[in-house]
Amino acid sequence: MKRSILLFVTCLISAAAWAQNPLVTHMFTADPTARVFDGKLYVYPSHDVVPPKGFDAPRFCMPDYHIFSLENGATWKDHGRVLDQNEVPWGEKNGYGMWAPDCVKKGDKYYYFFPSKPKDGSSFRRIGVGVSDSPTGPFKWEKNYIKGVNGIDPGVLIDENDAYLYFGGGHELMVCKLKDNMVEVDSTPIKVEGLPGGYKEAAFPLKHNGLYYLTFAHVFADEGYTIGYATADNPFGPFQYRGKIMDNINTGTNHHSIVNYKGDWILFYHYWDLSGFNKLRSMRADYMTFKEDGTIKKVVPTLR
Ligand code: FUB
Repeated sequence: MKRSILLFVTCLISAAAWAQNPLVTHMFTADPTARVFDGKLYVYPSHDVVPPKGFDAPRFCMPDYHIFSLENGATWKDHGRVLDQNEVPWGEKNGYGMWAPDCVKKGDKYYYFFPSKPKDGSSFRRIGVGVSDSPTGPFKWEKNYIKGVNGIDPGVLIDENDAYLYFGGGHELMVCKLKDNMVEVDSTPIKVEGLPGGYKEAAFPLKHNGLYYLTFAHVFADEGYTIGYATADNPFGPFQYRGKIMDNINTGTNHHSIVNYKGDWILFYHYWDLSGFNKLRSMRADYMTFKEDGTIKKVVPTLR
């Protein structure tokens, strides 16, 4: 994998630290998956671009992935392009379809999951994986996509020694267990039951106080995109819908993740701050609260 020039572009952050929204201003960033590895905060977003001239843009124009880390509690470091669309061994060339990724740590390895269209011309996306010794890569990309899986928005839950992959948009969320090698399914994907009728995409799983949480984008005709959550006593469900984490802020998408960083819960999500256009998005973050009873207090975004 060829790495592009390292960009040490940072954005100035308020004294309160890292959460000056939007988080970075030198490029568009969407679908932010935040992760804390060994006490350090990383974000794995996707990347919206203005469609190249003459290019008949699809719904989103997304050519590659960058990785960001929080430095000194104050600045976001851009580690540069970690994967370009034309470097995906099994992927469609110049498809601009690199949608929401995820990255997890298992053992001492980092696994980067991403959706892309395969070069066989099929209309649905597949999910690929890269493996690295470092959270910022370089990743060694698997030669093929994960067999048996098709869909978007991979979200991975590491639960003790087990890993579960959630994926899928368009009203159906699937889950399967991954093998120890993290690049193959260990069980046939099944549909996650119990989600509300408006389930759309962007599933982000987490475990808190022994309870399994699935957080996701859901769209109701009268409300548009909202972020909601459901809980279960095991990773396969069935889940029980518990309510909303964020109301609609946008006539486009919202896509989020949740981390605990230095004792605070933080919700990462996106909006179109820099562009005013819902296909050129920017990642943001705001604090989130789990109540004593395990429910989540709705987050009010700090929109200016
Ligand atoms: O960014 C492309 C797609 O839009 C994502 O995969 C969805 O979750 C939505 O944010």
